[in-house]
Amino acid sequence: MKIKIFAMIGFIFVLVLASLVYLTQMQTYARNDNATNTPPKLVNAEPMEMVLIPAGDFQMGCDPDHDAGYACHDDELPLHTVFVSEYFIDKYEVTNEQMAAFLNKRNSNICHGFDCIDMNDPHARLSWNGSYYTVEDGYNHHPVVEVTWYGADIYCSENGKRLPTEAEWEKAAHGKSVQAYPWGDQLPDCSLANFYDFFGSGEFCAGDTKPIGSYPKGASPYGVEDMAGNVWEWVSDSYSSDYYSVSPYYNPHGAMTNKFMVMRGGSFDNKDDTLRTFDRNHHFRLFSSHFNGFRCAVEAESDEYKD
Ligand SMILES: [Ca+2]
Ligand SMILES: [Ca+2]
Repeated sequence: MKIKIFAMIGFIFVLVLASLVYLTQMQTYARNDNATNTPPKLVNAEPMEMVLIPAGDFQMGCDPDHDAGYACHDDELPLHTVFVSEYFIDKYEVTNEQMAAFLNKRNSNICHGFDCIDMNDPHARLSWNGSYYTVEDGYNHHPVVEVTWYGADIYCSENGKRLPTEAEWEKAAHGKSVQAYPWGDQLPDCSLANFYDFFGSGEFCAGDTKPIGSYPKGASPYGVEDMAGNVWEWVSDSYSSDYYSVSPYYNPHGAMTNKFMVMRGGSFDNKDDTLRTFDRNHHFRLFSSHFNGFRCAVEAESDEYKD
């Protein structure tokens, strides 16, 4: 009898041990699978035309002392401290030429099962000539427009990058402390950004997109350009109007609503207030317009606190 019990206990012990070994193996495989799906980390190499934003705290949201005279909107409050790890962000918006190269490389305008770009819209500067995607004359270096969130997301991931989070976008736009615009608190004019100067001259600066990098005077404290105006930019976060009251301190990734995605920075077609570095817009993922584009970001080497 005793021998039978010992045999039984021994059998159960071996079974449990085997299960543990099996589960550990599976977890290792799962981790490896995930590892192949994440963009490559860039170690000590500055990617072309990207800007390194150091790890550390910054103030996110609207500061009434730096609101450019527009009262803070509810969804920009409360002003709160956020930590973001070190990352690279594109210095410029993604251009028509870059988007055409992406579509030609994959020979498809389908992203996540939907249009990457709304080419049925006459405002799209890209078209299919029967053999490949082409850019309208003169628009190669203008930011791509009519991009869906799906198109922006796949473009970044297939280039080894990803969309910036809303927090990353905002830190790159105004630096550690809040200023109303990338260049400071001074109201915009047509030497600083491409926008609708309704409250100044009463006119559009260009009434259309301008080539990327046309406003170096309007660069952010980190040297990132066109964060105010030219085109609105998709980020990776879902939108929620009260997210700032529940946002985590460490690398926030947005609300779990998944209904609307956040868009930032205003456009050539918008007034001063939408150009504020903390202004928040949102649209369905399939939304596409003559005034919306994007830029990408990517992880840098470490989480170290550097500043
Ligand atoms: Ca922009
Ligand atoms: Ca459209």
